[in-house]
Amino acid sequence: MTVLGLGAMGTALARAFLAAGHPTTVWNRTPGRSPELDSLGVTRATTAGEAVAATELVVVCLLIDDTVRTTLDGLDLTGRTVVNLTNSTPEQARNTARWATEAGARYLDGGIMAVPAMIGGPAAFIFYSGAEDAFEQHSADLSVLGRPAFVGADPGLAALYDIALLSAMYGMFGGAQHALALAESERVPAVGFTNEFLVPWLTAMLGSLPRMAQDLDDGPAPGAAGSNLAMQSAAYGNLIDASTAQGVDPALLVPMGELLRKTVAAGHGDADMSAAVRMLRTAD
Ligand code: FVH
Repeated sequence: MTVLGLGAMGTALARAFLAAGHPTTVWNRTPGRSPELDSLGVTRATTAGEAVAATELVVVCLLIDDTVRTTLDGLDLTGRTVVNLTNSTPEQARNTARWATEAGARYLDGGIMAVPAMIGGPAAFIFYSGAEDAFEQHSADLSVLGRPAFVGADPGLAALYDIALLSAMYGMFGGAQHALALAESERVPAVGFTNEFLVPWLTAMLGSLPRMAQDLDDGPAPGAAGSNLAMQSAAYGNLIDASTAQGVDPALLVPMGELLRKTVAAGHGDADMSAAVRMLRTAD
């Protein structure tokens, strides 16, 4: 295996390959990063070209998409499978796929659903899309990083899934951060509030997502779930008002209130949360 990029994530990827017994060559722009890999038997290449020449499977994990192209530019990628695990947009992934394929490589784009400490563990999974034959050939090797999930031949799809899940995560963190700021405004200790109430509440609310998804796929199920949008929109103003009165910036809450208001104004006051999903679409 070759791993380009020894940031926190690239280092975790290299460590997982080494732990699984794969001879692993690494390159990093700044030499000497992650010295702990040396005692695990890693081979250090002095140039990206040397690292790419070392193995057929080349995993790239750099900070941003632009640097993938500049790092690989001019290198001979003939016969290589490039697995790009750098965070990217679907459009960036499609462009990089086109470019890498023209340079002679098979290309897989990936979206890592794990933090570095999770790599190689049971909760880590990684989206892949692009060259399906390359995925089939390498999925067993890639599975040492996290459960591989191939989501389609369009190289942009892994980035789409990745960004969708990151969006959900940031929405959840934003809500939790706001809740903690409210608690702190009355000196409620964060640990007790979080463990006793915040986590159980969010966990219970997660249970409503499959029904929302079912409504989106099949149309709303007969019989409201008991929390229609007109009711939710009427109560939402209190979240903004209470936050402001407590000295907590309501900025993270305001867009959801606006979405509920728009959805009700469009005639979906009796509907459940799935109706608001469609209001987010700005293009078909
Ligand atoms: N860490 C995480 O929690 C997340 C989990 C999900 C996936 N992301 C994405 O993974 C990519 C790498 O993230 P990272 O955590 O490894 O990031 P850093 O520790 O900051 O390391 C960045 C590496 O990128 C190299 N690099 C930066 N600029 C260039 C450049 N112009 N040319 C070549 N390499 C470059 C940097 O090298 P150096 O600064 O040591 O020389 C590091 O190796 C990222 O897309 C996340 O969104 C991580």
